[in-house]
Amino acid sequence: MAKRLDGTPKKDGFRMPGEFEKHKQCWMIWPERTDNWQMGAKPAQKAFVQVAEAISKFEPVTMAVSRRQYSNAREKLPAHIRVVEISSNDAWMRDSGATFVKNDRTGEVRGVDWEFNAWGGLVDGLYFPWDQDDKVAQKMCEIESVDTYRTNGFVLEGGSIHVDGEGTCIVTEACLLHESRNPHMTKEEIENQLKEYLNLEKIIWLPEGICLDETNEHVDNILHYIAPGKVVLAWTEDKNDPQYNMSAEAYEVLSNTTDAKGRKLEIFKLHIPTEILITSEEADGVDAVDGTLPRQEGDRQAASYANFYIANGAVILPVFNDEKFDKLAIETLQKALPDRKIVPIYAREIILGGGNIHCITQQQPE
Ligand code: KQY
Repeated sequence: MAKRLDGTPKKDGFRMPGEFEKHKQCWMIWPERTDNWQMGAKPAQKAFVQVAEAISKFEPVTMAVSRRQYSNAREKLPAHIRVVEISSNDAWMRDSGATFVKNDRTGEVRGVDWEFNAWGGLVDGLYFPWDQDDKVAQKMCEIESVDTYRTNGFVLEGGSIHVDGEGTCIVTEACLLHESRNPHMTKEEIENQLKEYLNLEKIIWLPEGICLDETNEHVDNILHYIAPGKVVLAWTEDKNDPQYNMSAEAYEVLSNTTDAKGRKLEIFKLHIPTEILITSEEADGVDAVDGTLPRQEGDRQAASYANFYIANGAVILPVFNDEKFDKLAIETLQKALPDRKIVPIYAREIILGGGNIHCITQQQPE
């Protein structure tokens, strides 16, 4: 039976492992809301199947699906992918799901169940309500018989943190200090909360993330920890692109800091794709609903290659049929991660929903 725990992971000797450490499995949620995904979410469902199949070649995958979509998802996904019924408001497992922490001495894994408010609650949240999303973390932990820590009064999404598993976490000020998350807390109080629940010594603050990212610029779109002391940073050489200064400022911070162990960071620059704009057909394919962020023709997508997922032995990399930058992204990552197979997946449908491959996955450590 899974228990709700008092105390914190740090006090109990648990830490959040880096994504590059060994996984027991990967969790995802089946997409279905027609005011976020075009054409009744059918193209997105196809893309999610491709991502799940790709990951399942390297580690087990569990897909959480609503009652309404259970039969459809079960039919569309290969038999070796586990399908469980969990209600949600949308399909961003990284953000609404549990963040897993581990005790290295006993091997026990527990879940952190952050309070979730759909990326901004009533201030600038992306939809209303989000009550089912906020229960996803507890439900997945119940299924796994994993005990949980709940952070009532502290809002956080899993995509807004990146850890090295050795005491360092990287975040953006744009997101974590935004008035729509924890306006009652100071920067220092937010740091202390992260330190307690992820077992950290040092937080590195980047000013911003990826331009026009509707999550208030989650760190996982601009940066990825690929090993202790090594990060990949979304980059552009185009000084006229609004992303240029945002990435340059992040580079400045990263190259002038040390991590919790006193190491300088090795930074791999990963060029962003050519600007991706929503077409009129794509915008028309999304239902307009009060309270949900509307999609409009010409909207620039917050596309980045840094939003990949690290599976056991592989990197599941979003690509965009971009003649100029897809190949460069594959080459850059293969150099940065020579022991992992790079598996490119066409991700346009996922970014049209407002996120990317990392945001729809959540690793559970072994
Ligand atoms: O990128 C993410 N972490 C999630 C984006 C949610 C978008 C909802 N429309």
